[in-house]
Amino acid sequence: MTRLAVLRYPDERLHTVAAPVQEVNDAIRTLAADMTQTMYAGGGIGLAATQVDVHLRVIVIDVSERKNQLLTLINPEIVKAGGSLAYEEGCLSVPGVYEKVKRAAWLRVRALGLDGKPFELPADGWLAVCIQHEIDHLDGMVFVEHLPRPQQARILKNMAAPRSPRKAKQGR
Ligand code: K1U
Ligand code: ZN
Repeated sequence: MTRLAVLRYPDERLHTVAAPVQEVNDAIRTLAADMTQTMYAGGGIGLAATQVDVHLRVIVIDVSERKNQLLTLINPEIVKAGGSLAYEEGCLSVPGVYEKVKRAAWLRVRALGLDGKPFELPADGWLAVCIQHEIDHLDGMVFVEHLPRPQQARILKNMAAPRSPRKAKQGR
């Protein structure tokens, strides 16, 4: 398994709409395994292929505390959703930024598994939030784009701010 590089907001490639997977084959299984390694190594609860610059509809999610309930969703589609909640979200593509986003509180998602077979899954709480966040990535949307424009502008400004220069070592 390989840890992949994660694109950083405001990289334009994060706005690419991902294409459906045509066949669940070994290349897709390798991509999912590499994404899983990347998600765990980054301390994330989810990752979309878009974030590793692969524009196919593949997401990995593990919202469990013990990190032992991995879900891989290929071509995920929300078939039912309802309610409303706002959790503080983060994103491996927008490091250091945490903001509340309004989402559906529960949903039912349909997807293909790593075996290529379709399945459906009900979700609420963090799992529902994470599924919506990752499907947004596949549709070319980053979570900060749900926020009011002035807030987005502030985040962009902070992301673009150059790091403070290292202090030169003083000689004696
Ligand atoms: O970049 C990503 O898509 C991963 C992202 C997923 C996510 C986090 C919180 C709400 C919705 C979706 C992360 O895992 S960022 C890591 C992080 O900040 C976090 C980790 C665990 C719980 C909450 C946030
Ligand atoms: Zn994200």
